[in-house]
Amino acid sequence: MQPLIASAPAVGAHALQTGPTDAELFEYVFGGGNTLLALSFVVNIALAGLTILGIVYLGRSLTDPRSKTIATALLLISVVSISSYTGLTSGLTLSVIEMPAGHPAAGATTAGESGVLVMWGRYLTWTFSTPFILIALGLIAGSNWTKILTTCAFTIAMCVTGLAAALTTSSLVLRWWWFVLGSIFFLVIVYVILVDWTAEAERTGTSELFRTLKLLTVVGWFGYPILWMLGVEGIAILDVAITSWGYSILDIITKYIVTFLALFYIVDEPESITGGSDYGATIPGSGVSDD
Ligand code: RET
Repeated sequence: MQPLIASAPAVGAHALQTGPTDAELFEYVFGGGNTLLALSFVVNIALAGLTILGIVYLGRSLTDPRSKTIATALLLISVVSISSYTGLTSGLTLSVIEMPAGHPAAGATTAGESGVLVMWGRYLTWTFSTPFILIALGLIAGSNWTKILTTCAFTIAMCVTGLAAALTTSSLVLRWWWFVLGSIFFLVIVYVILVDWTAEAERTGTSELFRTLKLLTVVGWFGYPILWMLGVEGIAILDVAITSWGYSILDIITKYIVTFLALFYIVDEPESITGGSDYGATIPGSGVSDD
């Protein structure tokens, strides 16, 4: 008789089940031989922490609920970021993954195991950080929640497909197919930013700030798929430490610099940003104070 339950797959059959333990990965990154890689994580923990303190300090005088909403979205970008980099630092969100046949890094070894170091935690945590960037940008442009949440859904889809691309070990073609899917989702976001939100910011009166934020965001965000392609997940012409620094520098531009530019504008609570005491209230007249 056939067994009712199929036998468990062999250890190593799935990307996340292979390779060294978190402790071994931690030792590999922080044990001395990979200082550049280690710094690319630690520097961002420090910057995210400083950004959180900066927002709390500069945002303490905000009174308008709409300004506070934008400041909270900005705060959450760095809250996710500090957690993301802590995950990478601890080895929790790093894995050594074997690339499929035909991949330029197929057959490589890392920390004594066959495979390459994949920082999959980055793709996972972008899923949570990028929506807050888009919420802040969309609100600054004066857009509606339909468009803002549409971009959020597409950025989540983009990051999850990027994660799938990085973790797919069965086929090289499927890795790139995930990447193509993610890129299509990305173009939807770029379209909304460049077309809809640019026009809306013009009407809202925030176009000067929005122009700068848009430039940093669109140019910066294009850097991520380019790094993915050039890095060890793609054609592997950049090593892991350089790729990691690339992402860390892009994060500095697209998160902390964007945050402070937006925050300096918001703290003055100009009319183009404020929403009045009823903004976001579920019962009219109840939103005078939330303290
Ligand atoms: C991936 C691979 C799939 C195709 C595309 C990608 C784009 C990633 C982007 C990431 C932005 C991240 C930010 C993080 C801040 O916390 C997932 C690399 C298009 C645009 C801004």
